[in-house]
This record gives sequence, structure tokens and C-alpha cells, in this order.
Amino acid sequence: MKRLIIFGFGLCMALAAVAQPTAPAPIGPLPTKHQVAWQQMETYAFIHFGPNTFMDREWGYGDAPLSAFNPTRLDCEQWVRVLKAAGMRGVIITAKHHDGFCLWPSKYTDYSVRNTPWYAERTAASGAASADASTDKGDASVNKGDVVGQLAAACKKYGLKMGVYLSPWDRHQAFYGTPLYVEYFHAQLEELMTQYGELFEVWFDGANGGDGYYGGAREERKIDRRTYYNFPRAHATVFKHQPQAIIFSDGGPGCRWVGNEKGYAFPTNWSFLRINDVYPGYAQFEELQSGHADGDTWVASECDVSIRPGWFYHESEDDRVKTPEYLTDLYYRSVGHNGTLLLNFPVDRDGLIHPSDSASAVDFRKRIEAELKTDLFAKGVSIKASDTRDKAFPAKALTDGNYDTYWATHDGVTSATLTFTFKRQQRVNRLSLQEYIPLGQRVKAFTAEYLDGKQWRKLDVGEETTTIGYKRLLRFPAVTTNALRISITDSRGPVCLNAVGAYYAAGAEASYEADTSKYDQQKLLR
Ligand code: FUL
Repeated sequence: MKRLIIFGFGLCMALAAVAQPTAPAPIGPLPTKHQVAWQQMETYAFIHFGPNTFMDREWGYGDAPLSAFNPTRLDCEQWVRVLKAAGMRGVIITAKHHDGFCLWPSKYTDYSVRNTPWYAERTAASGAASADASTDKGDASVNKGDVVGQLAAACKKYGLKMGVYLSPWDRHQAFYGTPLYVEYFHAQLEELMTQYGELFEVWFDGANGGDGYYGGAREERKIDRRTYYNFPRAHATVFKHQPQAIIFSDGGPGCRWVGNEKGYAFPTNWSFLRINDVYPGYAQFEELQSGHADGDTWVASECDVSIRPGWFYHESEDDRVKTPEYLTDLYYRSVGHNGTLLLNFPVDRDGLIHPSDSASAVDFRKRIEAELKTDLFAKGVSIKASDTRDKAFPAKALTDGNYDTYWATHDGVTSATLTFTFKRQQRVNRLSLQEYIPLGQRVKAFTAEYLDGKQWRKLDVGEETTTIGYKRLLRFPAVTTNALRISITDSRGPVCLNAVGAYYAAGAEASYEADTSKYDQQKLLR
């Protein structure tokens, strides 16, 4: 009897194994689960704030007097409320910019908020001893003299993720360029990684201009950007304390700079890099905008841009805030080109996000939501796939709204056609495509068509239809049609798509074709 039971159990296991559908094998390089979660954030904010704000500078020399830093109404909760209303999922703050000033009361330097009039005023009532972040882990009630700590508390209160920018280049410290500075840099990183709760991203900027104040030496100092800072050690510190955090630099390892500071990626955009080729200060900007098709490591692109011409606040730029239309265009060229959008808000001298910036950002979000509000495919469409791997990977997974279900083709099938037929004619001017990136980025080329009577015609999307990646958004002049057809014409392996959507963005018909000349208005900052 016992043997029979064991035999029966074995048979069931064997049958289960046979019935188990086989998922397509992953094709590397692959993202970590943290990189996937990070990419799903899509849009998040940058805050540039510090002595530059008060000195009307972009790159502080490191000599601004501490008395300059005196925001009269600083309110991190106001920042976070604005950012939430603008649909931002996180915020990264310049804890230390190139001028070396620390927005938190670091115990390793005098050049921080701790010695400013703002700190003195904030802490007079509550007592300076309790004002240090190091003692209160970001609790807003006691953390009055710590901008990073106050932002951490506000993020916690409103449910926004937080990240920090720690500039490796420091134009203030006298010992910059020596081994001592490297220890200082790592000690400060340790402070930031341990005092402010969970961080989603850590930003290491690539800029190293050379000249600076350097404790009064006022000279040019050159370091080897590849080796001086000991980045492997910095990465180990981040991973030890914040294993989920994505590390940004020109070449990753978590995410990469997109090669411009204008907020867009190229339509062809691979989330891969040949990791050993790219280093801080890598000057092959075109490559960063498209990634390396033959890369060996998953390093997706982050598209950073400021809502104003400068990263820091300048009153003279109050009337140069990017319009909601402009930001909407950037969204399609960043998130819609397989990147994330990192939108900077230069906090003003009061210590607030300026009303013009918040109005534009909130309106931008409303526009995106309105344009992509109703997925016409989710409302009911019949889908015919030229190839389907298995009933566990059906075409209907493309419209079920579940990130982890996907349509896949058989092994060896690297081209396939999906035909979406509406119940009745629809007006359409937007398409959204997503690959199931946990299994890798695969699609190399595709076409998008609509049925015009009995004739299939190409949609006029105005850009090459090559890669898809996490997300690809297409804009085109509206068509009225019974059916749409997506043909994957080349792929690195079996195709795995988890979502396809179609939309009609009413009112956006005239602006679909963005004027690319406006990108030249903003000078590349480095
Ligand atoms: C650059 C810096 O030099 C700018 O000041 C700014 O912080 C930008 C986001 O990164 O490399």
C-alpha cells in the first residue's frame, strides 16, 4: 500500500511537470528585481538647493559664506505635496553639491547647515543637541536643523520614495585631492546611508571641473576620476545599508546617465552597457542615449532635466519655466523611449518650490493622465497572434492590466504579428508597448499599422520603430480604424510582451509632432 501511495504521488508529480508550461528562458543581460521596481517608478523628482540658491550660481566655488544660507520659509512638506500632485514617485536631493556644502549636519565638516543662521533659528526653540539627524533618524518633530532629515520625514508622511545626491567633487575642502578626502567622502556616504531610512537611488555625479576654493588655496586640482574616489568601496557601502538602492553614475551600475541633460533618450534605446567601457566622465554621449546593443550588463537610462534652464534657482529664470506641453513632449521621449524621467525643481530662496514650477508640473501630469486615460484595447478588442507559445502565455495577457502575465512566442520564433480588431471603429493617436523585462530586453525592430478600408498602412509615428524595452510610446496623427497591427520583425529571442495599449488623446492632435528645434534652446550644461 505504502509503495502504491509513493508511486501515485510520483505519477502526479510527473504529470504536473509535463503540464507545467515552460516559460521562455531569460536572455541576458537581466535587470535585478530592484531595477525593475525602479523603472516602474517612471517619473521622479530632483531637488537642487544650497548656497548656490542664494548666490545665484550653478557651480559654487566652495567659498560661499555660511551666513548666505538662510531660507525664510523652508518647508519640505510643501515640496513633497507639490511633487505628489505632479505624479512624481520619488525625490532625490542634492545632499552635497560640488560646492561641498552639506544640507545635513555632517559630523565630519563645519561647512554644513549646522553653522548657518537657518540652523540657529530653527534649533533655538528645540535645543541644538536634538537637532542632529544622527540622533533622531529623520523624525520631523526633532529634526529641525537638517534639510535631508526633514525631507526624509516629509517623504515618510506622504508616501514618497527618497534618494540622495552626493557629489564626489568637493570644491570646498582643503584636503580635496589627497587620500584624506577619499576617507571623508566615504564617511559622509556612510552617514547618508544610515540616517535617513530607505533610499531608492544614490546619485554620483560625473562632473569634476578642476578649479575651486579648496580651503583658500584657490587653484586647479586634477584627480583620476576612474580611480581616485574608490567607487567599488562606495558601491559596497550603498549595498550594505541600502540593498534596494539604484546607483546612478555615467555608467551605472544601477542606472546610467542618458548622455544629455535635456530629458530625453533616443527612440532606439537598449538598457545595456558594456560596463567596463563606461566610467565617470565618459564622453561618448551618443552611446549613452541609445545604450550598447551588445552590452553585458543591465544599466537602464535615466533622463535628467530641469524644469527651468538652470539646476539651481535664479530669479531671472522665473519666466523661463518649461511649459506643460514641453514637459509632456519630454515624457514621451523619456518614459516612452525606455527611460525614466528625473525632473528637477530648483527650490527658491524662501525654501519652497516656486508657484510657476508647481503649476506647470501639475498641469503636465494632468495632461499625461488625460492623454492616456482610456485604453481602447482594454475596453474590448479581439487579438489575433501569428504565434503563441502556450496557453499560459496568451495574447489576452497583453490587455489584462497584470504586469506579470505576458504573451510569448515559441522558441526560435523571433518575428510575429499581433492584430487588434475593435468591435466598432475607433479614433486612435497613441500606442503603448511593453516588453516583459524581467526576462530581458529582446525586440530589435517592429512596425505599427492601421487598417484603412481593406488596406494596411503604416502609422506615421515620426521616429524609428526599433527597440521597445520597459515601455515604448508612439504618437501619430489620429486615424479612424477598425484594426491595428503590430509586427515584431526582429528580436534577440522569442518575443515576450506584457502590455499593448491604444489611446485617443483628444486635443493633442496638433501637438503630436514635437518641434525638435526647441531642444537647442537649452545649452548642454557640461
Ligand atoms: C551635473 C552637475 O554638474 C550639475 O550641477 C547638476 O547637478 C546636474 C544634475 O549634474 O553633472
